[in-house]
Amino acid sequence: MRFAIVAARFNERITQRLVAGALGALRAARLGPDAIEVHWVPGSFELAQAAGHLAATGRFAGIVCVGVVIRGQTPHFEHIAREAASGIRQVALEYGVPATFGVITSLTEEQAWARAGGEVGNRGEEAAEAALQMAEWVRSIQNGGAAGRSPARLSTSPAAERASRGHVRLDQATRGPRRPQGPRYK
Ligand code: DLZ
Repeated sequence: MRFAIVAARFNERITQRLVAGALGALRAARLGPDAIEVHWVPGSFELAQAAGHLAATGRFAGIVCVGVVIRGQTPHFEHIAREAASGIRQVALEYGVPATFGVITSLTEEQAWARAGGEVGNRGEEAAEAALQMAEWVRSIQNGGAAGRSPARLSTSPAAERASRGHVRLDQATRGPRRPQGPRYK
């Protein structure tokens, strides 16, 4: 699986730590250098647009967005933070590609450092781990798996019971033959 990291240059010294955290998590999942791309954009406002272009290529199993928005520095704080969050979510929903939110929104620079590999963790690393988990989950669903369903829930569905007896796969039992897979809207 191939992953992209999109990083906002604004507050770049702190964002570098988020990129390092994200790279660490992806490498820990045994992804090689060829499977990871890092793309820089001017600020967090541009994260979603870049993520959308990357998602549209269909080349990525997950996209990790990282940036730092500090309230004390900008009267635009709410706008930038909100647009980044809702834009990234929109990309994930529109393309079906996990796009995760590793953007620090803090009151002070000190709080931002604490969340970029300091005492409060690393938001980049966490966002990469979320992207890995979601990518794995999406893949299991696309392969007709039932990951995430509890045994209790499976047993309540007649279709799932038919599938569990081996007569048909669960996706066929519920929706008929599988459709071609890929991003939902291209
Ligand atoms: C302009 C701006 C400001 C004031 N503050 C931040 C910030 O705290 N974090 C961040 O990532 N970006 C900031 N930006 C840049 C905007 O995200 C964007 O790049 C510009 O408004 C151009 O669209």
